[in-house]
Amino acid sequence: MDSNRTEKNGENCEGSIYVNNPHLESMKEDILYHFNLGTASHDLPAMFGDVKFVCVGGSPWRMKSFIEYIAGELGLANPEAEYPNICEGTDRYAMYKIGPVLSVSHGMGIPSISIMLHELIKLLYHSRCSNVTVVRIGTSGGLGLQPGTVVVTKQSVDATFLPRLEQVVLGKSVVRSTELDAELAEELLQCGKELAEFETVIANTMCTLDFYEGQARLDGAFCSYTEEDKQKYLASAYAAGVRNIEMESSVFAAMCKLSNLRAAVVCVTLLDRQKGDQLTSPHEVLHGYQQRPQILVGHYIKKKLNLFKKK
Ligand code: R2B
Ligand code: URA
Repeated sequence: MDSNRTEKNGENCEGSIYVNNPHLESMKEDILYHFNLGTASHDLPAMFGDVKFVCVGGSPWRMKSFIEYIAGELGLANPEAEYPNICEGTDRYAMYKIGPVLSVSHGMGIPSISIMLHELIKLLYHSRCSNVTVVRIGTSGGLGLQPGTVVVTKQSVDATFLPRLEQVVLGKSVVRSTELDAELAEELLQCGKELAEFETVIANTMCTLDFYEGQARLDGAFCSYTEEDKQKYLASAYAAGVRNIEMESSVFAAMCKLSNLRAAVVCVTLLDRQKGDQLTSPHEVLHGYQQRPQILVGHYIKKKLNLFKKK
């Protein structure tokens, strides 16, 4: 395998994707097991070399619907054509591509998105991609926001409101920064303003390890705290600038930063967590909310590809 492009800590090669793993150099081939792809079995540069935008989101169904939507927006839709799942043969993740846009599902939670990102980063690296922007589009619980509000993440913070991700590697704690691209976040916020179809804000996002106790819910199978404790905790999150809560942004931010990917997180709020825990809105309402991040990111991609007619 080509070892010359493996980036070492601190070296900056503008626009290229970093991997920082000397062991990759001695591998004859790299099997991206959870994608059912590999460097020996697939011509990755031919398949993915033109990718400039990657959108990731939890559900395979939503990521297929995103590729159909973006194909229409970019004028690349073919009503006759199906969009094949590139990861056919595995049901771990689903992947779709149209032109320079790749859409990949990541499942729920840090472990699931982390596995996907290791393989995605290597896929982009092996494909010799450069200047790639990655956006996580997803759902979240809101704090003090009207349900349906889209939050562009300023900082992804942990459950103690710190902008960091703590991982245990070889039994030792490793703390990584969860800094995201501030300029990209502002550009996405601007897209929300231009669309003016729904409220878009920029704020901190809390990333938790769990949907129930980890997010101070009262409706899990177990709960050892009171409603008052819950409200106190959510109020302290609000005071720390948190306006939404989800489960993947921290590792997403950390891994994209390590690999020199411009990254952003755009999540819609499905409910106001200060008012309740259960998702009681009708299915069609929630479905409509879930389309908002994709509409916003679609607008951004069109803008970047200069697809708006100049007046
Ligand atoms: C948002 O929604 C999912 C939980 O319902 C989780 O993946 C997340 O981050
Ligand atoms: N996703 C979450 O992680 N939390 C919510 O409250 C809603 C969606």
